[in-house]
Amino acid sequence: MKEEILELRKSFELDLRNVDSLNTLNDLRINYLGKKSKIQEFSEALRDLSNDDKREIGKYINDTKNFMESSLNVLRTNLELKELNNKLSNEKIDVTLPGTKINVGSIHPITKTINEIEDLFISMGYDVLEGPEVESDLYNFEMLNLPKGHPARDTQDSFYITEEMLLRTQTSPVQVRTMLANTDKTPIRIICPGKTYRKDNDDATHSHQFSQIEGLVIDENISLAHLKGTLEVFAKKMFGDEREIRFRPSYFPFTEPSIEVDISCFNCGGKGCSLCKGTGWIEILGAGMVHPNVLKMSGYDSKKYSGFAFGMGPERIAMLKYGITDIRNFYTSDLRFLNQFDRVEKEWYHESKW
Ligand code: 2U9
Repeated sequence: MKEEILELRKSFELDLRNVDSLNTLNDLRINYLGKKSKIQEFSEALRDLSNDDKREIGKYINDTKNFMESSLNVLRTNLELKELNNKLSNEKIDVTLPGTKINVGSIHPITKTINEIEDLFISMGYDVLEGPEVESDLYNFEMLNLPKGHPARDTQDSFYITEEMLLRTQTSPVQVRTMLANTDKTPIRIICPGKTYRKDNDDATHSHQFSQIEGLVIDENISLAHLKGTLEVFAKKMFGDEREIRFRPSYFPFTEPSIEVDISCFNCGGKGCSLCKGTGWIEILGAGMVHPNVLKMSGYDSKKYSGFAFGMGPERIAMLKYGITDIRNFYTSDLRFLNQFDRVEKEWYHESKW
């Protein structure tokens, strides 16, 4: 039996030399040391031997088993190390390679302008409120002193969904809703930005969909002086500290008196240039004192309360600020136009050396 065990050991040594992976190593372990292995058979055959032989052959079997086990363990450690090294070199990352350029988007110029105006009014204590774009004729027109058949409705032709529902032509219904909801008559100081719609033919200065920001302040003893002070701060923060403002009389059905507001031209400083068409002044918004009819319809005593309101088009503000001559640029998603407004992101991109 000793001879056979020696043969087994020799064949193990030969087979061991051919092992080149952890898988074949495992197969070898099962073959030579598993339950159905030859060494197991030898161990079982011991019981038929004399006590002396049992001791001698038994020790020989154990020595062989130990030899095979320790050989397999040494080889396993080597193979594991080899596999780890292979993995490390195959999956090596070259950190000196240039990175993949990621195209980052940028804030749309209209959103940028609205954000800037919002921040400015928030700093003066205003709340920012939004409302539905599909509105009732009641909130969009009637409550704003524009009854059916009023001639000023002609300038705000809209997209009607039914006789009574339409796409809002102004953000004013948001202010109406706010006044109606304010049953405690606490002071109101809000701006309402959002999309508005009018049935206009699109050209360089008109669009059937555009945005608006309207403001409303209501309290006791609010006067035109408060409106003037507020709009002066707005003009200076938006267009530069040297700006002056001027009021011209105007007409809106929802305000009385109504005014149009100009700022001194930021291009020529008021001397006259092509931007201000030689006048030295540029119109930026409309405003006025809230019409008593509007106050009454929304549940306010017009003898006790007064307020001012204003409205502006962020598109017009952005066109003036950035020198854009065609409003359609804002809506056609042409990257050659939009990329001009991503300077902040680009600077950040270069600084962080992506
Ligand atoms: C309520 C009462 C009064 C909002 C106002 C204007 C003047 C105005 C235009 C600016 C350019 C519209 O986008 S635009 O075409 N708006 O001139 N808007 S006063 O007056 C209100 C609003 C709500 C309850």
